Amino acid sequence: MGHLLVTGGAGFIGANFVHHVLEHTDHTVTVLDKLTYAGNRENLTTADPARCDLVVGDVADAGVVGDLVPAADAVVHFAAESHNDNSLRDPEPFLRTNVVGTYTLLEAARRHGTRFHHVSTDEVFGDLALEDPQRFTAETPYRPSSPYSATKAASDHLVRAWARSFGLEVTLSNCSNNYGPYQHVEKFIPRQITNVLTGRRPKLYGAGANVRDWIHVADHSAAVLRILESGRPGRTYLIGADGEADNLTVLRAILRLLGQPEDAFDHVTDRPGHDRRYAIDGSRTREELGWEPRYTDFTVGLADTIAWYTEHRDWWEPVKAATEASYGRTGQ
Ligand code: NAD
Ligand code: TDX
Repeated sequence: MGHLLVTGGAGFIGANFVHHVLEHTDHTVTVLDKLTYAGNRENLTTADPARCDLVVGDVADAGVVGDLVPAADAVVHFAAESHNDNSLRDPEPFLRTNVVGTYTLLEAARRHGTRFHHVSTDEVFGDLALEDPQRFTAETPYRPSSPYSATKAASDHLVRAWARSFGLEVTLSNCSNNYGPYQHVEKFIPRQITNVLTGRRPKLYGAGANVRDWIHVADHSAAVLRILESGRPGRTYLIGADGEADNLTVLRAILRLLGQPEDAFDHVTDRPGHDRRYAIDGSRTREELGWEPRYTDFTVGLADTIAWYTEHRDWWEPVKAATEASYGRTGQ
């Protein structure tokens, strides 16, 4: 494979993926990242500069993308506006980055015949009822609920259209909820950990019955690399680790691990249109690629994540107060 262009590589999952690639392969990497509020160059400071460089730029900028794609053997596309709550406050950046940005990359990849891996989410399938025995498969119809998931669904459709209409060599992956190091404190798990660490009370939307299917980011990174190495062109791979848990249960586990009483949190205004449950059936991916998650005990992954946030206060403290102030404006 050789040289990878990793978009969004200064964000949570992208940075974890870059470190995984540098550790487990001989590839070199160029990261293209706009360094929005969610991107942080510090996420890459431990990456070997001889094998990894960062270009600060926008995936929707055809000039920048046109300069970088020709040198790459493959594009791995993580860059996105990724937070549902933000997409409810202001959808515009989601349209620009997730839809126009993906289109811009696809056009450059088409011109140069570059292999393209698109990183997407299980949220494109909408939600399941809590009691529904079904889980999402690659055949589940698209039914996105939020501006975020609608723009990710649009980007998935663009990728498939470029494969069918123009013969672009693509793979796609739809993964469940990630947790682990470098996740922005706007997201559920790091928000609650850092609330406790700063003496704030954790905030649970509604009753906390909504279910998410948690996977450690290290397992997601390993699966994406496996798809790049041996995924079949045109295929969609669902990535999950059988990690379903409702939000109340996850919050109680965080409180317990941090030595707090299990009721030391506030119920706050629910998210409008809040998806009830996500659940991935990743069996086909496992069988085809021989990939298995290594974090099979959620409590172990959660304890590691709590340790990381406890040891890296300098990484998240500068943005914590502003993130909470922004939530405060919507009663969350
Ligand atoms: P994140 O918000 O932490 O990081 C996104 C990164 O993209 C940031 O570094 C940001 O600066 C960069 N970026 C944003 N707009 C850009 C633009 N226009 N041009 C260049 N760079 C830009 O997101 P994340 O949680 O790491 O998610 C990464 C990808 O994985 C996204 O495509 C997301 O949809 C997908 N995904 C996330 C999850 C999850 O649980 N977080 C689950 C499944 C799939
Ligand atoms: O303070 C909170 N309290 C709370 O109860 C926050 C921030 C969230 N929640 C709830 C909402 C969700 O049910 O926790 C659950 C998880 O919320 P998020 O971390 O915002 O994730 P989610 O909306 O499920 O989307 C995530 O997984 C799929 C990522 O942000 C997406 O990028 C990914 O596609």
